[in-house]
Formats: sequence, C-alpha cells, structure tokens
Amino acid sequence: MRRIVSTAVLFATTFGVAFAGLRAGERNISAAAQQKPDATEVKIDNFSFGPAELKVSVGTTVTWTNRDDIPHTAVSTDKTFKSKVLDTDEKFSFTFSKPGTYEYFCSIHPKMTGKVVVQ
Ligand SMILES: [Cu+2]
Repeated sequence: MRRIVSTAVLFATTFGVAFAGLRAGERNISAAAQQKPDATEVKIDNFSFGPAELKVSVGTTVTWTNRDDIPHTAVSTDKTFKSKVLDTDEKFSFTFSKPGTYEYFCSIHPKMTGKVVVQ
C-alpha cells in the first residue's frame, strides 16, 4: 500500500513538472510571436518592388530578392544603400540603423521606385 502511494506521488510530481514545462514553453512561443520581426523581404518582380512601401522598426534587415527574369538594382536616392546588379534570384540586404524615410529605385529602370519607412 505504502509503495503504491509513493508511486502515485512520484507519478503526480513527474507529470506536474512536465506539465509546468509545457506551459512555460507555450508562454515563450506566444512572447516570440508578439515580437516584431527584425528581418523582412522585398520581392522584385514584373518591374516592380513588392511591397512598394515598407514600414519597419530601427535595426531591421531588409532583403531584396530579384524574382524577375531581368536584372534589377535597389539604390536609395540619398545613396544610403546601393545594391549591385541583381540577376534572377540574387539578393541584396541592408540593415536600417537610423529612423527615416528611404526612397529607392532601380538604377537600370528608374521608373521602378519603392520606399522604406524606418521608425
Ligand atoms: Cu530594374
């Protein structure tokens, strides 16, 4: 009888610890989901930047990926950043460390424009 009770206590304790661990894990997951992403992507396709206007927080890394079958660039009008010529599926990344509005364009097709607003 005594042995059965202690086994039951051990089981309850083990189960309780495991359950508490699961709950802690759930909290961590929801906390991570609430954080703002520190990386985001702009796709270049069909002679346009998508999204054309992007709002990010300071410290965010933006990656431009050329999904078009034509070379493009991403160059800011104030020369804060300037990609090389990106062929299909090539990427360019820039980390925005200062708030501001960064307008940019494709130097090969200057009618292609976009904007990153850093807050
Ligand atoms: Cu272009």
